[in-house]
Amino acid sequence: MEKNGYRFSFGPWNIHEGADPFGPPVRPSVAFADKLTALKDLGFDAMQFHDDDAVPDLDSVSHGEMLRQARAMRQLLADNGLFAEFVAPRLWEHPMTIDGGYTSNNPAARAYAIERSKKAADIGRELGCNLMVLWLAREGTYIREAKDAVLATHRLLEAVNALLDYDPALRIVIEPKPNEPMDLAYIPTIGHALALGMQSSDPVRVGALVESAHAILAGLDPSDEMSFALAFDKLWSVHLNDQNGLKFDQDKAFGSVDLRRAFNQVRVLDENRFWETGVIGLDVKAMRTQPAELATKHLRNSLHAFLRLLDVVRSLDRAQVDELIAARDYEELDWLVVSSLLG
Ligand code: 3MF
Ligand code: MG
Repeated sequence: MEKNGYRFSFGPWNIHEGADPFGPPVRPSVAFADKLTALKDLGFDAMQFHDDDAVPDLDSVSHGEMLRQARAMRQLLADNGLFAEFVAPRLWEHPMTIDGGYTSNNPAARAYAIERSKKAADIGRELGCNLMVLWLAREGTYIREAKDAVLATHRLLEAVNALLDYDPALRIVIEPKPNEPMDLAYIPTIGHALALGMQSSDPVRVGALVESAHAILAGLDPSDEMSFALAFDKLWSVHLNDQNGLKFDQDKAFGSVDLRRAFNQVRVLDENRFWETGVIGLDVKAMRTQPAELATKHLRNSLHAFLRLLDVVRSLDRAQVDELIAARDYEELDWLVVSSLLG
């Protein structure tokens, strides 16, 4: 498979048991080693990590044991010709983070969230990757009156600064999402993420991750969200997937809902030479209906959709596109794109 210099990643949570809020798991758990094999077999290059994907039961292991397990993981990846793309602190499952981590009204919970994030930074260092993703899952509210949103913004900034200060090599990408699990999250778009980063103590070390579905849930076009970050050299990671309208976060296979929207994401990434600096991360879920032995096809489909769309992007006649733009003949340009996608 020709990947044209692109590298691809997914996270262990992308091979999952199929539980949803209304029903239990429908597939058995897959061991990490088998996920790693699937990652390789499917033609991927890197694994994405939550801190406790690399070090299970993170809250109950000693510091030394945590470092030891992270080093062993790095070796396992290297033995398989793979690497870690990022580490993300999982701040949404522990009882201390019920009301959020960095923005909790409880100082003990805020302290827990910072300490846990520092552990994620330590794990990243041992894994040989200095990129930390912050998905600010519970940093928001169910009712507006529950938190002071101005104070919450300052607390988010303090958390980012504390992490930048803790590890001078750390680079942070904020992964915005407008809702779910919260009714409203505090950093819902890339604009918010970049504004926060630019106010931080070391703006050159804070960027953004665009997830297609999250942008769509915010009513925005993912390729424009990517472009905004690209304009400031701040797009350091992506979570490609798809989303059928404004409902729960679906994490559908890339391109499975709106091929043209997917095409435009590939187009802006390729026009901005994303392959030189970034990894094409996927964040996709298999349908709950999918039998266990067939539950990696969403990953295959997403990677292949990206590469097929890349062919379409690169086969467009640039001179013709420029001519049509100059003539303001956007109907013809529209048809050029539609007919290219139809093949
Ligand atoms: C939620 C997400 C998250 C993040 C992950 C890495 C569980 O909608 O997208 O996936 O991507 O935590 O930051
Ligand atoms: Mg994601």
